[in-house]
Amino acid sequence: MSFSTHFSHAITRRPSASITRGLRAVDTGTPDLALMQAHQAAYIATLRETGATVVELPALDAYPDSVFVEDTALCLPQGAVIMRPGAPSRLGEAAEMAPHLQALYTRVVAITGSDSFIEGGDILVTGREILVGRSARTNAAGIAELTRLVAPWGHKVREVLTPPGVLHFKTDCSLLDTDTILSTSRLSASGCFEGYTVIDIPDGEEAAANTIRFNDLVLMPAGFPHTRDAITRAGFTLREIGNSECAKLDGGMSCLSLRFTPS
Ligand code: CIR
Repeated sequence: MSFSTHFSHAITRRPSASITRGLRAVDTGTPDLALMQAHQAAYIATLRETGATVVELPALDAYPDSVFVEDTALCLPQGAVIMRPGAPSRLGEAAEMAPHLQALYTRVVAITGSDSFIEGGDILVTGREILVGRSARTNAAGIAELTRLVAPWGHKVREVLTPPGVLHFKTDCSLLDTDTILSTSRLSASGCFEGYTVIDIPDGEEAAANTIRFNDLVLMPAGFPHTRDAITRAGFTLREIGNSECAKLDGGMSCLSLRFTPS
């Protein structure tokens, strides 16, 4: 069992009514709060089914995107790192998360440089290394600061590129086990996953790339049968979770939780 696939805890946050003002690259319609709440309830029940403790934080009306807690922190076995989101409307979400991680972890540090920006969605922890995609939300200064903070904990950071026009690195990939990565072909073609086994997302199902491995389950967005079959054929146990409302805001399975085993 690896710290990158097996976790005792997750933190989620309830979506607020302000979710209708959440950031999106392309407007494909207003998210329906009640349906998003129902999808989130199924997501949390699935995390709990694996035996994990799931903390549900209250909605934050001031932050329309705050349901996407993943972007506020990086959780490692040795401690947590509070991020500095590159979206101005999301910067304050990180400070809202800090006390909840301080309550569970002995060591909590933070990205503090005024020029440093980094969001959790750009970070893939594989167990061998930490891949961080430079993107419109994550810059070189943010990656350099993260590299310095986690080096004493024994972690190596490798800077990679989030494909142009893609929100986060993990919009296009996810870890299925310590050797296996599910990826869009536009991302894997960059060669950034050399040394890993890559399962390529079938063409036309790119929106299924953001899944999570959580203990013995893989949670994936519902509605992508070819990807579902590819993951099942590779031997993983799957749960499909409705994601239509989060998808309108470019969100997927990983964005909805912080996953960790506190120390
Ligand atoms: C945003 O643009 O920041 C949100 N609407 C979506 C964030 C998704 N988070 C993630 O992929 N980790």
